[in-house]
Amino acid sequence: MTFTRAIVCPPAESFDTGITSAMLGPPDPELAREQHEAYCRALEGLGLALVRLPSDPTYPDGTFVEDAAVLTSRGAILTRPGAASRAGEVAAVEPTLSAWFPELSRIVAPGTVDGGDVCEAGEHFFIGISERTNPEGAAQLAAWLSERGFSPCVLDIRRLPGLLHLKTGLSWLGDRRLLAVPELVRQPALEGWEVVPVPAGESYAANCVRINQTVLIAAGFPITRALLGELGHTLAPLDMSEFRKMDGGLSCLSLRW
Ligand code: CIR
Repeated sequence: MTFTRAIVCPPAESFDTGITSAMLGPPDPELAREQHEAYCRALEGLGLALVRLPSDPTYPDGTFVEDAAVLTSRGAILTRPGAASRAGEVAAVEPTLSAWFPELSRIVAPGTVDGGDVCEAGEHFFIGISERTNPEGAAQLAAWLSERGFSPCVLDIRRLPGLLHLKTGLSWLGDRRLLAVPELVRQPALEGWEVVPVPAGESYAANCVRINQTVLIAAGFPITRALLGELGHTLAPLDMSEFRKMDGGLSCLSLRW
């Protein structure tokens, strides 16, 4: 699928009060805004027209827009984020999405889904059950995807250390190729896929995002970068240090369609 648009939302003044387990210290708000701006420029450079939502200090994690919806070539569904402090973020993306996806569906209680737990791989979708996405939410999303002709597959990542979301440790690189942290490599759900393991010590680089033949990758992970380069991928490294401090990665900063 060729992407032409994306929703983004710059980090709010309250960004440093968001949820985090990273223990990397507080983010520098100015640097976070600069890194976000560089991310936006990279998306525009790849041909995407951006809808920039205003940041709202009520939602310090609101810059991680990916968690509020799942977009596909056959429709979109609003999620129901698993963290109580993030529930209201869905309302911020809804008006824009309903203009582009007139039949907007939604995950309903007691289901919860964070978009970060949903890894699209062409016709296939991996859905992670995590601390944020519960089995009920994963089942609702799987049924919704199946109705639209996609093949969903649910995997439980709750016992795997260090994974906030499935996409914290898994990215689709196109065709049958995935990039995955060692903890995920042997998951039965990944059988039959060409799984590129993220080199030791570079787990954060597992969250990359392929947009129109280019793979955005976090800067500072030279072994992963070299590995993906050798495999023939065109790479665009972006500095993500301030978002990493808040457990965020490249995919979570935009909703793409
Ligand atoms: C959170 O804990 O919800 C945010 N601080 C980070 C969300 C990152 N989102 C993502 O990986 N999709």
